[in-house]
Amino acid sequence: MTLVVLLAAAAIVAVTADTRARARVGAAAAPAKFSVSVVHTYPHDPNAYTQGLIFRDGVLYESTGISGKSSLRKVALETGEVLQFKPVDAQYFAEGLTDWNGQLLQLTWQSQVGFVYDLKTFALQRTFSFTGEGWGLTHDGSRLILSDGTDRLRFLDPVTMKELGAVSVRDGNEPVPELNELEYVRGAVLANVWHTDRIARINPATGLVTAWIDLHGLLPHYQLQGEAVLNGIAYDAAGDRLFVTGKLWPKLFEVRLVPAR
Ligand SMILES: [Ca+2]
Repeated sequence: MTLVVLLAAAAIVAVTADTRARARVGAAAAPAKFSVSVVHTYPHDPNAYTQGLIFRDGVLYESTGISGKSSLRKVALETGEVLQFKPVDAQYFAEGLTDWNGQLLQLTWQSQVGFVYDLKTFALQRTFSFTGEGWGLTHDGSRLILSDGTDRLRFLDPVTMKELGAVSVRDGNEPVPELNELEYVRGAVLANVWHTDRIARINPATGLVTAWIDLHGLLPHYQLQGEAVLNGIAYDAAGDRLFVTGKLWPKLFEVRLVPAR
């Protein structure tokens, strides 16, 4: 009798373990869902058409777009004050921004040209060329990661700008196009999706969306009106702080992810 009970109990444990294993496989395929809570609200230049945003050494660096208005900026987080400003030649529409080895790298939208600046002086050091459109830019410590308005993330050598590979970003089997501003955060790529209030968290090795972050209502009076859409993600690795803003938004937010109910 005791043996029968033990065997039955063992079978139940085995079945439960098998069910859990299957559930884990299923969970890996379905993106997690997060909303956010606002930790701090900061001012942001409502004339800044944000196309690239990073946080380094206590300050924000920002790339703004629109031909004739494009710029590179160093911005104080707490006040939104523009501490340093370099206009981009009027023929260019500036896009994504990242830093690399004491330099700032800035994309242009359709000119297939990028700029390399000295991070401290903003002096233009060189230009580089790339194919296709330039939207978002970040890096993973060894490669640049570029979005171009499609569902692709391309990986580039940060020195030679040679293309090293690419992934198609998918939510399950569905491609996720119009990936915009990017930020590499703890092994994942965060990407704004153009004209939406969602950020995709992407596994750069597979292209799979591992989570959706819903920022709906963060700035209700501006959100999704014209082109004043969510765009701009920066990460303070030392302080583990995540910042988001949008094109022409008067505010920039430090947010914390909260599992969606
Ligand atoms: Ca960014």
